[in-house]
Amino acid sequence: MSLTRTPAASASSYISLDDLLKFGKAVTESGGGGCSTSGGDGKASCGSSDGPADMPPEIWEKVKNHPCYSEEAHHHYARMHVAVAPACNIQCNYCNRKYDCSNESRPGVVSQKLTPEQAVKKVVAVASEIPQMTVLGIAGPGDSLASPSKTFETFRLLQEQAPDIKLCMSTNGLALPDMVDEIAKYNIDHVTITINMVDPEIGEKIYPWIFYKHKRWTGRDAAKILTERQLEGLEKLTARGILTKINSVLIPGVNDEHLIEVNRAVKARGAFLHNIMPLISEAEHGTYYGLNGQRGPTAQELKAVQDACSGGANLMRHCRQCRADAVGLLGEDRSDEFTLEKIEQMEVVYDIDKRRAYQASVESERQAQRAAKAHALAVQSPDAAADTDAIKLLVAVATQGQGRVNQHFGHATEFQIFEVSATAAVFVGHRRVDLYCQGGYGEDEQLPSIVDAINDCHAVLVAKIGACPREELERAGIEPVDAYAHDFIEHAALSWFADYRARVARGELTHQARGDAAIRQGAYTAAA
Ligand code: CLF
Ligand code: SF4
Repeated sequence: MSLTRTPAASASSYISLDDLLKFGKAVTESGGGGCSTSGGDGKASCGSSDGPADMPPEIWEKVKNHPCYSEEAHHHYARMHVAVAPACNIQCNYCNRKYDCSNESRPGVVSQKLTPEQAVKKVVAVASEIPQMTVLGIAGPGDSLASPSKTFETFRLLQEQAPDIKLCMSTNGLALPDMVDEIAKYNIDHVTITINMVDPEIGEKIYPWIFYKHKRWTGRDAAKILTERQLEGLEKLTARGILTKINSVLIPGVNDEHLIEVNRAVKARGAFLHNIMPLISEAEHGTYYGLNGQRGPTAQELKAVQDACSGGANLMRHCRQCRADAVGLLGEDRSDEFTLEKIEQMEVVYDIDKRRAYQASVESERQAQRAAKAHALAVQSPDAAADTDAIKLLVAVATQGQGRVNQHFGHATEFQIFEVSATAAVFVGHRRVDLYCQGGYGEDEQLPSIVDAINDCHAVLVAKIGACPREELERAGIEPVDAYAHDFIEHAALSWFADYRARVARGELTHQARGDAAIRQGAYTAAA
């Protein structure tokens, strides 16, 4: 690999504690905290979906191009992970880091472990090829703070070579309180802590052991130490003005109801976002839960817990539960294009001005997207007398980014889910699916699982769709819609919804609630 580099950008600065706490308070007082689905003022009430008008400028500056911390940004900006942290200091019942399958996407799973030098080489190569890649995260495959020297050395080296890239890390939190000074020293201003409980009685059902102070702890003692360390670490990060996100794995029957208490506890300690993710659990993964029949939640179970947290810490709903070596937009994985062997063959030119110019064009596109959404809402003002104003439903969207309906049904490996009402179109999640079109032909045996994944939706918005899947979807009661190809998603969803309401009002169809949907588990068929 040959490398050329252009001049540096300035180092990042931290946000004041006051701003972090004020931001949380403002969200609570507006009643809009969490991804409230109640419509109301017509804007997305999820903090991670909010725009520059909804938060202090210094916080917006931190999140505006971070695809995990801003729902809006995730349509436009990419992140990458480097797998430099192999060790872990705890055991979670949902994890088996030995499992490595290139068709599998879940945290902890990784193909190629890297040294800090190799990692930085890879980041610079990716950033020169993908100008919308704005964030480097270290998320394993073990715990980023169980191998702190590798993690921090990677960040230190990268800052020297590519100072415009935001630094991000995730941790189970056990070692966190002792590492906050180091985190601040390396300008890491986004930290995720996985907190699945704040009650050791629940914790002992999730964690069989932890390794702490040269000793293995088990049972309730282990869970008590872990929760205390996690919350202490969160408080320390907040006090330093470092943005924090809390990941919680929803484990039905173990911590589902308890996550509302977790949401409250982390909000009180200044967490910026709370990401409630479904448990991925299959026997083939070889995890304790997988082998013992612990199931993951359905789509509606997940949404119910997320909705119940409305008004607490802001919710993230667009997480894709990435691999520890993921590259690209959330929901896509381009890691195969950037193996060490391929990077050696690449001509790498790290041109910071070119990256900035590209990102400026992305910002213009975002402005246009916001304007289109505002326009669609303006023409669809609610009518207090209309029966159809009470309708709220889900639509699935096939997109390959830029916030547009721009993907063929047969090419989608996931659908984004929007909740649409007379006053809002709000992103509420995504559903992974098997690829329908393979080698140029539709695989009809994939259709039932795709229908299962979006079975709670009234319509699916696509750029194009073939006759076979169209018929299958219609049979299942899901309306295939290609009339808004390449339109901005919210504009398309609201326009379709206006038409749907009109048809209901004219008596051409009866609005009916739909059922539940399945969250895709296990390996899926990726694009060839
Ligand atoms: Fe990576 Fe995590 Fe940083 Fe994002 S991922 S370390 S905050 S850059 Fe993002 Fe992936 Fe979900 Fe994580 S979608 S698993 S939340
Ligand atoms: Fe696996 Fe992460 Fe849990 Fe460690 S903290 S056991 S790597 S999921």
